[in-house]
Amino acid sequence: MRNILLVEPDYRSKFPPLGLLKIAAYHKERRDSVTFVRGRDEAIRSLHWHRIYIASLFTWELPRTVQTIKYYASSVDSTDQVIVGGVGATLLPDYIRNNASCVVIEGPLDKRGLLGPDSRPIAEMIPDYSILDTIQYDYKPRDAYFVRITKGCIRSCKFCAVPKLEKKFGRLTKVDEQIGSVKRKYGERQNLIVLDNNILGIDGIENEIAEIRRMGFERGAKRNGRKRYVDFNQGLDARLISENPELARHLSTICLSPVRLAFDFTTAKMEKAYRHSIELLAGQGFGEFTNYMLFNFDDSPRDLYHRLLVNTELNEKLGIRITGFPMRFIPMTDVKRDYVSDKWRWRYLRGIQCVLLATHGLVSPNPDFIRAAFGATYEEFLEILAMPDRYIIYRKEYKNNGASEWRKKYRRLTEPSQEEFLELLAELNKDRNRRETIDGLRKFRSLLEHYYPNGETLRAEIGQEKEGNQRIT
Ligand code: B12
Ligand code: SF4
Repeated sequence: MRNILLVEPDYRSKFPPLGLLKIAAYHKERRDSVTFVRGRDEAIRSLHWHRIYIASLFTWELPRTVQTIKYYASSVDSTDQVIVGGVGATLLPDYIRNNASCVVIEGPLDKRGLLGPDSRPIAEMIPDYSILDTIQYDYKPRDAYFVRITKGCIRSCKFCAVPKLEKKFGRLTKVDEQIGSVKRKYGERQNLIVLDNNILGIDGIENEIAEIRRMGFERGAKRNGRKRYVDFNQGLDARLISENPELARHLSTICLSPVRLAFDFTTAKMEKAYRHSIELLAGQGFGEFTNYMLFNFDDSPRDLYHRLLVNTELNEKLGIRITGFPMRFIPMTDVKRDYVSDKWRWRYLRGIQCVLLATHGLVSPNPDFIRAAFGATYEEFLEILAMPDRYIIYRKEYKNNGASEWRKKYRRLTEPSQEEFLELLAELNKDRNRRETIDGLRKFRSLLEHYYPNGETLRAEIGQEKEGNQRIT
């Protein structure tokens, strides 16, 4: 029996680290003793481990992942026994190799022999949910089956990591087998979270939907008096629904909630397919949508504003509720979260974050909210995003107390001066000697006073990082 430690670095993680849960199942099957921990733990580090597995997820959390690897390095006989894998490690393996001593396993654990000479493919194992009960951290949702029915994707969008992570589109273990095994081993769960990248791309999807229905997730399904839901968490491909209207009908036979579509960019073709698929789904009785909207890739602020208006229009026209979920693009090669694309400005990205602060990164489906929060015109939208953080966040409080004075001054700037000013704000944000820099400035001084009163940064304006609306520093 060997002592195995599984570590998830203490980055914010919503769902359980399924890779580690599967590795736990594998080692328990071999009768090893398995311990799971989040982050750095002094008592755990002081023990001796035969092997330590460290997960990775987002590339911008790799610096923290490397710190965690180094932290536990002394708890094994040789750093050959520190095994690192997962999404981040697959996207940027050399970042880890160059900064820490460990073994990096790239890609899915879907072949024999990856964890030892005789190890079986880990990807097909049933996650060991029981290790989650040994820690305090609250993964959400707790009471759900997490499944993947397919891997990869039929498309290869330039902004997406999936084509790099999972090169071939294909099926995994059947959904009823996955649900059945978890049910037998760890008990029944209330809801079903499907993590597939593009589930509708699979041939014969209606059969998969029928299986989901058969497993107790039919439309209106309840368990112990509580409604159940199926969440295709990574979104459904609107283009496929628009091309095959029957899909909307199949989806309406299960307790899908909310419907998540992707509205990642606006070409006339994409917009047409998006509108059409929503009409089809609304026609099948779906009223709640949470739709992903990528921005800061090759779109512009005008493009995002347009998509917000499309949602507003559909909400009003069809009497449905589309909650927008803007997702700021971060390149797959970035270990920081400060990327600003050509068509965006740092201040505008920060402005979006401030607008969404109160709503956990979501855009309310209420048309009046959208117009009030983001502006009734595109010009108003840009002006709101340019405002100092607190004028955006506490709009009412500052309306006649700073914001109107700011607006007057800002509107006096010509367009090129506004550009120059926005550029200056971006530079000041990164400036370690900000106060001195501001002291030395003559231009824009009175406007800057609204952002940095007396040259000071007002802290605690942007509080907790919200899901889907990651902090831009
Ligand atoms: C589920 C998911 C989420 C969940 C949360 C995940 C979590 N655990 O908290 C939610 C919906 C919250 C989410 C949010 C976001 N996500 Co996301 N998400 C995913 C998704 C679909 C699956 C990740 C996962 O949990 N997989 C489960 C495990 C079992 O499968 P796996 O990762 O394939 O693991 C295999 C191997 O990697 C390996 N393995 C896994 N762990 C380990 C550990 C060890 C030690 C070893 C050896 C091997 C190993 O073995 C596994 C079995 O084969 C991926 C896409 C993808 N297909 O991977 C995107 C992905 C990770 N997300 C991404 C992004 C961009 C986001 C958002 C930033 C979107 C946004 N702009 O708002 C937010 C970030 C929120 C935040 N915290 O800041 C990007 C990351 C790109 C990057 N630069 O890192 C990805 C790759 C999607 C994409 N299309 O590009 N996400
Ligand atoms: S359709 Fe979705 S999962 Fe597939 S490549 Fe495009 S963004 Fe990625």
